Amino acid sequence: SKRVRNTTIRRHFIIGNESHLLPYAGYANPAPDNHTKGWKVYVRPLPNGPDLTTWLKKVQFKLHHTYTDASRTIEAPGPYEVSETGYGEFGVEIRLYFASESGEKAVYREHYLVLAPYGSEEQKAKMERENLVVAERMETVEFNEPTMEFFKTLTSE
Ligand code: SLL
Repeated sequence: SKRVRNTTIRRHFIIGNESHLLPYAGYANPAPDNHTKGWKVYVRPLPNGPDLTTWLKKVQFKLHHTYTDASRTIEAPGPYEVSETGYGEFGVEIRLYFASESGEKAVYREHYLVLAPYGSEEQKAKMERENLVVAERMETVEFNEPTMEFFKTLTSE
């Protein structure tokens, strides 16, 4: 397919996780032995941002090898998230797959799970009080000289 020259399209999104001390609504109860936390790792639109699923078609999350079926693949329409229980932190390997007309290869990101309260004493106290730890960052993907078809998809949002 023809490519749109001298053009780069960027898309922003959130990669992150949330974590709660168990027991917590929505997570296995009882959880397996030693599992003290319930957590979710996700790829999401920015707050009030447009839907990602027009251009992001599949997300693969690779968990620590201690998990059964460590490779979890979520297809559009998502939500692109994996919910689990566990005891330890580790790096989640994330692969982003784009619409087939894009001709783009999958893009790799890593997210290190944060399960324990962090930050200042005040921030930690708030996280403990609310039983909620959130660790997020904004990510960007760049599509350089996208195919004409993919360009239309990206700009039709
Ligand atoms: C370590 N970072 O190096 C830790 C490993 C293990 C994560 C974290 C439970 C998996 C399960 C779990 O939390 N695994 O029991 O299914 O030792």
